[in-house]
Amino acid sequence: QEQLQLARPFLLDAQLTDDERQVQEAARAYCQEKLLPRVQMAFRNETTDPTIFREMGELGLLGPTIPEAYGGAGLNYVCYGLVAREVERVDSGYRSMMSVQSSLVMVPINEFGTEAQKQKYLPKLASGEWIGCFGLTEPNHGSDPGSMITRAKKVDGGYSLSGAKMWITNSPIADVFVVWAKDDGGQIRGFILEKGWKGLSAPAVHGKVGLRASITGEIVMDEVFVPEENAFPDVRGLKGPFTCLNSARYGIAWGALGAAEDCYLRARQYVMDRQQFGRPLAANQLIQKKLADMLTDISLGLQGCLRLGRMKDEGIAPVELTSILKRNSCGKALDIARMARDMMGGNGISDEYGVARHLVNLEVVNTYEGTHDVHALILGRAITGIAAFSN
Ligand code: TGC
Ligand code: FAD
Repeated sequence: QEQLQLARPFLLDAQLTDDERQVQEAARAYCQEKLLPRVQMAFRNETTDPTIFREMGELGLLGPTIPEAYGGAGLNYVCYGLVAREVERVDSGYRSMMSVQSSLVMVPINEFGTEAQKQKYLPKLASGEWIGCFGLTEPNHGSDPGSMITRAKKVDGGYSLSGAKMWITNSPIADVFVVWAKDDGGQIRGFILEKGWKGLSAPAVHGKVGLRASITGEIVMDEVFVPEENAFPDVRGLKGPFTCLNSARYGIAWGALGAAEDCYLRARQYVMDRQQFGRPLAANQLIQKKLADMLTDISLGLQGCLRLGRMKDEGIAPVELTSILKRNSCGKALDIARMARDMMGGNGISDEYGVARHLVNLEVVNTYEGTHDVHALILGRAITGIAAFSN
């Protein structure tokens, strides 16, 4: 009922096919029945449950757009977005676990991998038997990954990788590591590493105030030997990692609005129930304006995401549109989470009420996969032809 009320302005559900609605319903049922009951303690205790990958795998939520021949669900981008929205309605950390596996590990193997790589890795990643991570960011190179210093030195039969990646979702529990490094000619290349290889370690990062249900770590490589068969053969330059980011950023655009919807619905219920000055908080104009702003931004944002999904499915989406929507969804969701937290007063601070968790999660989501300002600069370059972030 609540969902209908939220979707009403643009009749979002009515714009989906029967198959898309079924995917949405299956994802929603799993997330509400299986993920929601676990999230408060997972967040409070900073614990990541690896069995979630297998549960998601069974439902086809890992690599939804990957062809069925490789274990994927062979769904369209709209379905992928709908799944991300449902998962992040519960927690951005769970969506991170899912979208790294799907977009940042399975997409590059599917797009750039050899037939042998696809057959070896994709089915086990799709089922959740193997967990994947994606190493682009380094301790000193975040927004500017083109300056990375991780090196892939050519050696007999393959490459020797040395360097460190930082802030890597899933890395401490990962079986498969997609890592980007510069070759002897200074060109960026992608490699698939496996847990247990000599010289490879992935210590966890502790003390995060957000995204605590999703484990984050480093990837430390000390002359790790990677056989030639584990290099992506043809892709060179930032186009490799950015192709993965185009898909993940699109999922985040939907997902952040899922978190915003949860904040809106919780705040709405709270102000209907809570009495101050002898009447519900919802009777106050200031409160109603906040609800109106929330509903406006969520409905406009979701409509934009659906349009981008359709354009991706048709193969006509310009990459800048992903920047517009990743940036808009994260910024607006963060504003909505802050408003919801404020409307719930002291209770809004407690992790029992859910919105403070979304708020600190969204601080991360607004930062990773290109910060809010970096996406403004990507758009600024597209608008003016002048790159403001480099010489
Ligand atoms: P630039 O000159 O823009 O581009 C270099 C080459 O890459 C190509 N390219 C793209 N290709 C495909 N899709 C895109 N969106 C692309 N954008 C650029 C471009 O055509 C060019 O190709 P070529 O053949 O001419 O060499 O490179 P730049 O160094 O000037 O880029 C600057 C900037 C700011 C745009 C870029 O570096 C950037 O986006 N920075 C943000 C970094 C980022 O997003 N990191 C994400 C790390 S992964 C992560 O956060 C995962 S968290 C996931 C989770 O837990 O859910
Ligand atoms: P910086 O690049 O140092 O930016 C700091 C500030 O400066 C930001 O506000 C930024 O907008 C601003 N800034 C930077 N350059 C400019 C400029 N030219 N002009 C104006 N302002 C500028 N990375 C991965 O590779 N894989 C992962 O799985 C992954 N998971 C993550 C999980 C978490 C929990 C977190 C926190 C991060 C994760 N990241 C991951 C890293 C993430 O992508 C980076 O944190 C992000 O790209 C920003 O880089 P940075 O932290 O180095 O910030």
